[in-house]
Amino acid sequence: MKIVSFKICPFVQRVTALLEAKGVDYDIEYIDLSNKPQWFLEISPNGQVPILITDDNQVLFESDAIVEYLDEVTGMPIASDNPVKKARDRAWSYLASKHYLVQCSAQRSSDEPTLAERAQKLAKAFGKIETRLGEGRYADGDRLGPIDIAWLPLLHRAAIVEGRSGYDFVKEFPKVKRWQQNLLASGIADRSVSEDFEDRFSAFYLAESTYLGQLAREKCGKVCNDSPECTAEDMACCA
Ligand SMILES: N[C@@H](CCC(=O)N[C@@H](CS)C(=O)NCC(=O)O)C(=O)O
Repeated sequence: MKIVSFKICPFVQRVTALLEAKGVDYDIEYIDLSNKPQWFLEISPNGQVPILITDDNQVLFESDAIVEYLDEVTGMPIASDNPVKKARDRAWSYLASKHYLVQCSAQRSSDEPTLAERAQKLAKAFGKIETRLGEGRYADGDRLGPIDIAWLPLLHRAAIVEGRSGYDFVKEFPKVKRWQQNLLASGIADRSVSEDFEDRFSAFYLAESTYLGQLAREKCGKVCNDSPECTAEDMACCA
């Protein structure tokens, strides 16, 4: 099977995270969304990634539909076979995917008040899932499930932002914070993105034009002050 992808797309990461968690092989083809190839436009009804092309050339679109399909057809499903639990888990998963673009726009905020306003919308979602989490490693005890996969892109990105800029989207939510650490420790987040993901993500969301980028440069300046070849403008020294 093949996933058509854009390197920093959270909707794609949700799909690749599921495949990585289940140990399923797949091919991936990256496209340039600012210059979409004709073959892609012909098969993608909304002109969006992810697209899944199955081994017998069926084309699926929309990440919600793709993850549910993939979970059914690859190995032991991670979704519950209890219809009520399955529906509830879907609802908690949709809460995450509905906030991917909220996080993207928060990360692109050009000043502090804009970031605060957008981060507040994201915090509402983190506040809700905080009430759903228990004491286990993942959303449902120690077994990885669909809710973990859906929230992973949000939590992975929040961790990169925190590491580079010091700004923490989940600082008010202790259970979410612990969950974030456990998910990252599983290695699935790293395996579900390309090798250059963090650099590409940072180049876009922590660019000088963003408020988070300015925080990252200040943090970098502090870290690198002792080294003559590093300046606050030189992000590479902190890579
Ligand atoms: N609802 C879609 C959203 C996918 C989406 O927004 N993908 C973005 C990249 S992260 C995209 O392809 N944007 C290109 C466009 O909308 O023209 C899904 O869940 O798959």
